[in-house]
This record gives sequence, C-alpha cells and structure tokens, in this order.
Amino acid sequence: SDLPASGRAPGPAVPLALAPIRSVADWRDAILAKLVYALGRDQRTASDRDWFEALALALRDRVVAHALDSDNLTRAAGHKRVYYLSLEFLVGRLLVDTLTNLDMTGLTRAALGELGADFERVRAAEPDAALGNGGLGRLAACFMESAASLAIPTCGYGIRYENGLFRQEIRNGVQVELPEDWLAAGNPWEIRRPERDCDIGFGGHVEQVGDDDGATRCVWHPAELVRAVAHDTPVIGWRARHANRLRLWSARAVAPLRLDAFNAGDYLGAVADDVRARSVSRVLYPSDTTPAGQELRLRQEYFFSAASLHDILRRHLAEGYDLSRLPDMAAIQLNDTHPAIAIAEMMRLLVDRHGTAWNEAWRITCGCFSYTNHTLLPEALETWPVALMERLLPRHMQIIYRLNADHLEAARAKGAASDSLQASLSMIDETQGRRVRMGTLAFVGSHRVNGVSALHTGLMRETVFHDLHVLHPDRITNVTNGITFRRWLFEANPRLTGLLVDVLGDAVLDDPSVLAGLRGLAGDPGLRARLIACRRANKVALSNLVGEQLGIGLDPDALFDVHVKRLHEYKRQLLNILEAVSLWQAIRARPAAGWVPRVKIFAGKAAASYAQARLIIRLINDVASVINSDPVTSDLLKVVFLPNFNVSLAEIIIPAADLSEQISTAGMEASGTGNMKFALNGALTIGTLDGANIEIRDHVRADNIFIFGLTAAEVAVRRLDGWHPEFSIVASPALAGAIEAIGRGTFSPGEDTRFAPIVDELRRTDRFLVTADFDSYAEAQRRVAALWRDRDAWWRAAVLNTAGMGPFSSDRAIGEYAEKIWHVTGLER
Ligand code: Z16
Repeated sequence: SDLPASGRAPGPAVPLALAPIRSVADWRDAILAKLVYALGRDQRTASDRDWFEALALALRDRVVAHALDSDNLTRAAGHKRVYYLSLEFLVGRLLVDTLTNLDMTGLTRAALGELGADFERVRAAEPDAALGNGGLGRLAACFMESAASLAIPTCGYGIRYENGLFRQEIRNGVQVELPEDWLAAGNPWEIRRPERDCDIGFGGHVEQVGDDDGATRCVWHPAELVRAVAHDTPVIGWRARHANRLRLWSARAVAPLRLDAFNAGDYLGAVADDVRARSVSRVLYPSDTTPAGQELRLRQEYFFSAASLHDILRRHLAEGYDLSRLPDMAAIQLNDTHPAIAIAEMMRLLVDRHGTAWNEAWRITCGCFSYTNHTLLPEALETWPVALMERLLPRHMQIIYRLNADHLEAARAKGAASDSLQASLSMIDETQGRRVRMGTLAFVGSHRVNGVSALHTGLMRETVFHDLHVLHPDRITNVTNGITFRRWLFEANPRLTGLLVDVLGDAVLDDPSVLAGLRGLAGDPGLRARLIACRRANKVALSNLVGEQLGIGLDPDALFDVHVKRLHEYKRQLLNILEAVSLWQAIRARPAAGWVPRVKIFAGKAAASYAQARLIIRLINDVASVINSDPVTSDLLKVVFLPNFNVSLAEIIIPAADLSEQISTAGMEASGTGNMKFALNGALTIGTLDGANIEIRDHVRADNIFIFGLTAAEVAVRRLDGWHPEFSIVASPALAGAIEAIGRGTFSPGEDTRFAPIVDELRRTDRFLVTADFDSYAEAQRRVAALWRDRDAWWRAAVLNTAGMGPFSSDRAIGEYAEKIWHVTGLER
C-alpha cells in the first residue's frame, strides 16, 4: 500500500557503492580480471590500449555503483533533478578525471606497474571524446563535472556523434580535415540502455481534433520514425561525493534491415533506411558560433530534444508524480538555442499526448525551461525557414504560431503595440523570407535567460534582447562561466597543485577561495623559486612535444606567448601574427637591442567552410616557416602552430604558458573560458576589455594584467563614425610595414597574392578593428617584455593571478545556476 503509483519499491535498500580499494594487489587483480575475462586478452601481449580498456572497465564498475546509489537517493528524497540539454559535450579523456575524483591515481600507477604496463602510455591510449567545437561544448563538460561534485542530481543529454570534431593536419601550411573516429575501438565508459530507447517522428501531417488555433489537442502522424538509442556515461564528482550520468542518443532505423529486399538481392536497398536514420547522429557540425542551417542539423536538434523530453516525462510519471508538479521536479537548461525546439515539443507532449489544458501546459513549460545565450554575433543567431519547419515538424510549427500569437498579444497589452515593436518581438522574422527565431522561442518559453559574463549579459539587455527584456525585465540574469579546477589545475598541472597544497594546505583542493591566501605570499622568494621550477618543467614538456611534432627546438627559458582557441576573425589571431611580423622586422633592424626571447604558440581549428579563417592559419604557418629559419632572429623569436588543438593538447599547453592571448574585438567574445584556465595556472593575460576578461581583471587586479584596445562602447562608436582602416595604417609605420611584407609575398615566395584576401580586408573594411587596435596591442606587448625582464615583478603578478581565480571555478557557476535558475540544492547524505 505504500508503493508509489509506479508500483516499484521505494528508496535505496542497500548502498551500492563498492567499498574503496585499499591495496595495490586488490586493484591490480581487478584490472587483470577485466583484461582477461571482459576483453579476453593475455597479460603478456596486452597493448597500451588493452590496458586502458581493462582499467576503464574496472573503474566504470565503481563509478556506476556510485551513480546507482546517487539515483536511489535522489528518488527516495523526492529531490528535484536538473537536465542539461546540449548539442555539444567536449569531454576529452575521462581516465585521469575519474582516477582523480576517486582518489585512485597513485594506486593505479602502482597496480599498472606490477602488471608491467606504463601509466603514462596507458593514459595516452584513450582517444579524446571531442563531441563539441569549443567553448560551449567544453563548458557543458565542466558543468557536468561540477554538478556531480556539488551532488546536484543532473542528467546531461546530447548526441553520441560517431564522428566528433574533425582531426586537423597541417600540410604545406594548409589545414586539412580528417574524420575523427573516437569509437573505432569501442568506448569502455558507456553503457547501453535499451530500455530507454524511444522513437522520434519527422514529417507527415497533423490531424485537427479541436478548433484550428492550435491550442487544442491534435494528433501528429509523422511520415518517418527514427529510433533514439540511449548510451550512458557515468560522471563522478570530486571525492566521489556523487555521480550523475551523461545520456547520449544515437540514431538508427526502427527496422534496420528489410529482409525482403535483402533476399531479392538488393543489399543496399535493404539497409537504406538505416543508413538514412543513422546520418542523424553521424557527425558533429563543425561550425563554431555560426549556425549550419541545413535540414540535417534541424533533425539533430529535434531528435535529441524530443528523445530527452520523452525520457524526462517518462521518469517523472514512473516516479508517481502528476505532470502539474513537473516544475518542482525538473529544471531543464537549454545550452544555447540548439535544443530550443524542446519548448514546442514539451507543449505538444502535454497538450496532445497528456491532454493538459493549453495555459496549464504553458505554466509547466515555462516553469521547467531556462536558456543560456552564448553569443550576440548577429550572423550566429539561429533561425529556421518556416517552410522547412512546416515540412519536418508540422505540429511544432502550429504550436509556435499559437505561442507567438499569445506572446504578441501579451506584448500589445503591455503597450508594445507598434508594428515595428511587434515585428521585432515576433518569433517569426519576416525580413529574409519567413524564419523562426529560435532565440525568441527560447526566451519566451523560459523563466530565466542567462548570459555568460557580466559584459555579455549587459549587452544582451541593451542589444539583441532589448525589446524582450523590456517586456520581461526580471528574466535576464548573469551567470559568469567557470572551469572545473579538477581538470584544469589538479590534473593538467600536478606540479603546481602539489605546490599549492604544500603552501595552502589540503583545503585548497576543496575550496577555491583558499587560493586567495596566496596573495600574502606573492613576494615570498621561496614560493617564487618553486613556482619557477614547476613552470619550467611544464615548458620543457611542451618543448619536447613541439620538438617531436614539428622538429622545432624551443628554449624553455624564452617567454611562451600562447594563443590557442578556435580560429575566428573576431578572436583576432591575425592581430597577433601581424605583431609577430612587426616584431621580427624590428629585431632584424636592431638585433642587439636587448630583446626578450619569445615563442609565439598558436593552435586552433577553423570551420572547413570558413575561408578567411583557413587563410589565417596558412598565414601563421607561412610566417612561422620564414621566421623560424631566419638565423638573425633565431635565438629571439620562434612561431609555432601546433596542429589538432583539442582538450588533451590544451592540458599540456596551458600549464606551460607565460602569457595568455585573449585579444578579441571588445563586445564579441561572450565570455571566454580559456582565459580562466591560463590565469588559474599563473599565466599573465594580454587582453581586451571583453567577456570575462573584465571580471578576471577585477579579481587579479589591474596591475597584473595587460589590458589594451578599444572598449565595447568605443568599438560601437567606431563602427558608426566613419572610421576607415587606412587612417590607422597610415598612422602606424610598424603596422604598415607588417601588412606590406605580407602583401609583397615575403611569406609566400613566388605567390604574392596568396594573402590578398587578408590584406584587402585589413585595408578596406577591417570588420574586427585589427588595425584600430594594433598600436595599443604592440604597446601592451612592450609592457609585457618590460615586466618579463623584472623577474620578481613578473612572478609576483603570476602568483596574484592564480590567487585571484577562485571565483572562476565552475562550482561557483553551477552554484549560481542552482540557486538563481534551477532552484535546487545538492543532495545531503
Ligand atoms: C561556442 O563555443 C560559443 C558560442 C556560440 O554561440 C557557439 C559556440 Cl559553439 C562560446 C563563446 O564564443 C565563448 O565566448 C563562451 O565562453 C563559450 O561559448 C561558453 O559560454
């Protein structure tokens, strides 16, 4: 009689988490058992990959036990859950992350040693899970780790792309994209969940049951079904406090094989449906910040949104709750507009499937959803042609029309009645064909909408979302991004972490605010000597990698000046390489002028379709080959482009950086998160007043960061006041000299037009104000060199950077989401 409506026994009967392993011998035997009995391999011939897999399986047992425990506890406590819907999760490797959070790294090194395997090689055998493009995807991965660490019951939902972000090779200076096949050898972390599979419809027609305003029950008859197949990856939090899961959907046909066709000899036709269905989860769209706009992308968005909502409602009902209570039990976060169609899908499920009245369905929907915006670039705001939406998702289009009518009516009632206001507020953009504005749908269907840095949130209110903000003045809120210190400090930089623990005590591992205690030690010579030793070791490791990969010898005592991130014009890698050219020219003119030896390190991928970004990669590589072979400057300046930037490479590069380049055109980088990773590891930032750079300056203090360039407000003025790049070029001989060298073919011998598109853009339009900021940037670089010469002052500033970074932990960010947006707390044990 005390069973819930689901009829299942309530509560956790026994704790499932396995007892901690205490002895090396026990752990060694557990790993060996996986190698032999799960994989069927022999210890004497096992490869690094075999050992990785055996170890991952042994670890997964432990993490899964925690996840089941956490789940039982959540259910028994009737605790609200968070659902993080994201088309991207840029996880990277999971081995060391898992070992760190279970505190089993030392044990594992020893156990593998006894088995005759090498920990470092086993670790390197894991492929990166690169299911994301850049910041947005990596943020989702940091958030998953922090939610688990804070014991906030959370499920991440996304797509299990067969091919994640492409692998980048550089051939003759040119980016070449190759498919990334991370699943080729299987994925030991994931578990298939066939009982969670569900079928997702596309196309077809809608049967009208009630009146024709879309607000009453309808029946959608899809023309096509695609099966969503569930795979869970358990995510363990710090000190194994709690474990969540990441549920990724892959697509396949409902009937994968047409046996009649096969028997008739039509082998391709027999599997054609399956090939078509599988294309939905086949590959991650490689465009960072610009929407892909193809039908397959909309299919991906709806496919994973619908499968996830189906799963959320199923769980809610199975636990015996009424749908009216959904907002008390489920907070659904939309990571950008990519899953915004989930708002229409929720309305469809409630109204058509469960018979909920329209207004009640809307209360439930808005109560559950919230939306994070990650960019204001006008070309990046997602819209879908109405005609495509009508064809692929006819019922959703009806629902959107009806929601839009309600929304515009409410706006009119509040005084926003003019044609221009109604047009700007509408979910339908009529200016370029008729298109659905996904940002407006997401905004209207959410109880909270957040930006990712203070500046970005302010600009949301003032620009793109201005009119919606006036209508709903309490809806937009700021949650500045953060990064998980477990991965980006403890795992990436064990040397610095060891030092911090020595100096600040174990508490620094659990409470990032303890880092502030370093401020009192900024002048301590003992600390400084140890910091220098640890940075130098990290730089030697990076130099070895550069030597192996590119055959370039680096001096680890040179200033390592690092610019790694996606290639995009607004991120202004071009500004950096122009300054490198100009520096090279200056050194050649006066080789004995006491230059600071510098290594400029670049890495990053360009969207395959983004010609100008690809050309900038080519320019960096061509400049590198000329400069690196110049005997006059060879001890003073090197330029390096490391191919295939990914999470694992970032973990090696960032701890070895002295200087962090965060030089986007002000107002264009929503937040940045690389900026936080570098500063946490003690690099000084050279940057504009953009995104989270502003808050980083506030926390590390203005003396310890090199700020330059136009502010966002000044950029806005420049764009209006008739400024022309020629003004800036004429005023700056250094800039003119660099542009001229590029235009003259100095870096493209025999082909002086190679970089004409870059030179023309700089001279004619310069949409990203590279020329306007050049002198200010070059001057900031001279301040960098001056501070570098004053070793004590440099290291004092470095200490103050690490000391000020506590607030940029993603635990803080997730804590703010939990309190201000999700209204959840961590689970108490
Ligand atoms: C992305 O990585 C970002 C924005 C976006 O619209 C699409 C993608 Cl794939 C980035 C922002 O550019 C960056 O400033 C921000 O730090 C990051 O999202 C996380 O919020």
